[in-house]
Amino acid sequence: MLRKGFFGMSAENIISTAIISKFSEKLIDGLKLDVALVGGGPSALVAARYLAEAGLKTAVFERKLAPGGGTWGGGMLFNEVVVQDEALHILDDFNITHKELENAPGYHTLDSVEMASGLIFGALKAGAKIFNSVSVEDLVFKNGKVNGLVINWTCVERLGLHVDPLTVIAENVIDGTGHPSEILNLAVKKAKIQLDTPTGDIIGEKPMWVENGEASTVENTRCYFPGLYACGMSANNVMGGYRMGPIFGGMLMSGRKVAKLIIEKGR
Ligand code: 48F
Repeated sequence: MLRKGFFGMSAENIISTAIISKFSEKLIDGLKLDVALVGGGPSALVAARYLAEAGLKTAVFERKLAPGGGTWGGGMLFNEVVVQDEALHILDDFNITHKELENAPGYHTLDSVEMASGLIFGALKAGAKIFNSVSVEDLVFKNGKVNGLVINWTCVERLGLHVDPLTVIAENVIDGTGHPSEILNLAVKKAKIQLDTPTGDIIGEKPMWVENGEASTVENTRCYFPGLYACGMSANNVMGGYRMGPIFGGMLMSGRKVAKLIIEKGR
């Protein structure tokens, strides 16, 4: 038997009030951050977990209802992915199961649904907040530095409604938006800034070359402008790296690296 709340509140009122007040608390707490991650793909989720674990106030803003980015669908909807030896310690930190291939030592397969859900769970359990169905539509740009994000509901974005956004202030912003590097693009086009790349602009992703793409994803994970970092496929796109398809070690190591860079900067 469900009990009544204070002042005889009905179960319906208790449930709705609880959801609205708890979510508002979470969002208000997320308005001033040490690190704001745009996109909840594998690289950003890994970064979120290590950043939060290091005590940095961290939140992920993900456009879709389900975070996880390109993890869920494995390769061409076959829901398995491959990870190489070097990144296994990250899977182990998240307690995600993997199995080495008998005919190709050093390569491991894992269930892509376990990977997506494991990364989400790990990031949340470490203390990162995840705001899903929220799109980042602009940057806060003050005194020559990226200072935060401009956010709105994805439904507002999708329906093209004329509704003003809200703002999140963050000491560090990470572009984890995958192939399109949406935030770095915004920075170049709207804030008219020069990124720390050979051209000052986004160079653009190259076609498939697995070994090269895996290495360059990690290499290209870094700060591109004061307050603005890139990880995962976004980092590869900005520096003109090769794509690599459904092998995910580079994504995991990229997330680990961007977290490390920000944690070390703060020390
Ligand atoms: O692309 P995505 O999975 O990010 P990633 O960490 O991983 C790339 C791999 O999945 C795969 C690959 C590996 O071999 O190449 O593609 O680089 O996830 C990016 C997430 O960012 C969200 C988007 O919905 C997706 O879940 N996103 C993109 N733009 C925005 C955004 C935005 N403006 N606001 C909020 N979320």
